[in-house]
Amino acid sequence: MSRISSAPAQQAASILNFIGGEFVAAGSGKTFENRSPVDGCLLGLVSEAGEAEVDAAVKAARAALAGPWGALEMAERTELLYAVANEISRRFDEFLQAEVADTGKPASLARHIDIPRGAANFKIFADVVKNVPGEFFQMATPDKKGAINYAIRVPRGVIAVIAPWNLPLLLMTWKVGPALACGNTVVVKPSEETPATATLLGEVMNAVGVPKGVYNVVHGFGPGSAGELLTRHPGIDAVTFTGETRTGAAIMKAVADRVRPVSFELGGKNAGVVFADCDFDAAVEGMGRAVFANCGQVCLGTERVYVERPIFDKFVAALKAKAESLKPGRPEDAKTGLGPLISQEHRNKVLSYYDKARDEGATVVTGGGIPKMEGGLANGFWVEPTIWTGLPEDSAVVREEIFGPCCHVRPFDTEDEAVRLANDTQYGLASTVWTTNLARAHRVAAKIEVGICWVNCWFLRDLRTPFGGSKQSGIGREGGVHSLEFYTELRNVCVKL
Ligand code: NAD
Ligand code: 6OD
Repeated sequence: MSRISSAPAQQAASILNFIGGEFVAAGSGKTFENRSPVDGCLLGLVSEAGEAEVDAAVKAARAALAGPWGALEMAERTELLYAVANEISRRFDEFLQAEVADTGKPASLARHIDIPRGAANFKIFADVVKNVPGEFFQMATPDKKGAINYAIRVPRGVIAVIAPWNLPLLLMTWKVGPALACGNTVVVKPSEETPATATLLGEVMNAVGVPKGVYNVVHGFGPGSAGELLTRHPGIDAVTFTGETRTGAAIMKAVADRVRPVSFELGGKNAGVVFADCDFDAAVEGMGRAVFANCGQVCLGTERVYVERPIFDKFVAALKAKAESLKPGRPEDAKTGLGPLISQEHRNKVLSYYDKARDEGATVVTGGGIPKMEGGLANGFWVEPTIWTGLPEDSAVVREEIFGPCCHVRPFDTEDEAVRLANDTQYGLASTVWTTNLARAHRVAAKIEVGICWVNCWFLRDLRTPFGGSKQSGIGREGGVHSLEFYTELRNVCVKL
């Protein structure tokens, strides 16, 4: 990754690893830079965990499992998780500041989504584990005395949580919440781009009395660094990961020798399907959010938009107006509608698709470049929100995940054609469908091959429902009781009476 550096040895890291309840610098003294995507300024140095720190974190997690954490009753455990949620809410502004500094996203977005969900992810799974139905059977036996056969759920053990940078606290706690609720301990490897909120959560864990070693954080990169060291560590019982599909493939290989289970939320190339009978304004508003929110850095976002021909031109014009209304700016400015991309490296990737679209013959409806920013902001990683039309379905821009504020819009003529186009991808994470025809809504939702299909909305769901991706967008489902399938094992007990 681009932000690694050999910082002078005398400069101390401001962001430390959190191991066994202590904030610790790596013994090697290695650090890497954490820079603001808004203006490129140095936010601090992060201590890069090596083999010794990863090993210590896994051992601390194992010890907590065998010790104080494993000894807690479920009610005591869930009380601690409610306390974690409350403490995140109490320190809301600190989490907000940290998340916004790392990501550059508009503070209004983080205030409404990232931080509240960081707290909710602990509450919801504390609720869920208290209400899990069990299995119990009375059996007849030849001696007529009978038997009772039932299943209990036990924690899997030490869970490695590998998280991405786009919704750092939300996506990390979406894994840590259920893992802890089910009685596991965790070692988290946050993205190298966004180390702050995972570290702050360590303070919260200590403050509310979560036993030391239950929650550990190691900082670093993927291959050859903390990420790979963690997934290859023999003390890990399972890996839960959110990130790119090809990283998921590397992690699968890393755990294959030890046959460890994985839960993956991976990439997408999500389709939005807009029928002519939709509520037009709601569809434009919803698709605008699905394409441009978080500067397009949402795995559930839409990069392929299919619009029924009678409203195609009108829809493209309205989406263009929406794109052009989004003003880039500082996160704390209430007028800011669009943040920067996360890094220079990611901006290079997104801009390479802006170039490819032109090379492939796209009509650039709006955007396609870098906005002119004033003063320090000129050093940030900004791109223009961008809309293309006129590309064939086999072009790179239509097939590959870009993860930027951009989409290709194409007309369709029939419902069958819309479903076929939406499904013509190796991914299967999410889709959004806009129609006022109820029968059509149900029909199309059932046919689109994705983990979640939204109708007349986007990014809305009850956290008790299953979440995950089909095809190359993931393995497994998390959310509500579905998380228990991954974070616990069922043990069968049969008692002869
Ligand atoms: P990434 O795969 O590059 O990195 C994610 C995490 O994995 C980081 O912490 C990184 O350091 C670590 N990592 C990288 N290589 C590793 C390796 N070989 N072994 C162990 N760890 C490794 O993803 P990203 O760039 O942080 O996030 C963007 C991607 O994540 C996009 O593809 C997006 O679609 C996907 N994503 C998916 C979901 C979902 O719910 N399906 C959610 C958010 C993001
Ligand atoms: O809302 C969630 O729980 C979730 N996993 C969202 C994923 C967003 C991807 O960027």
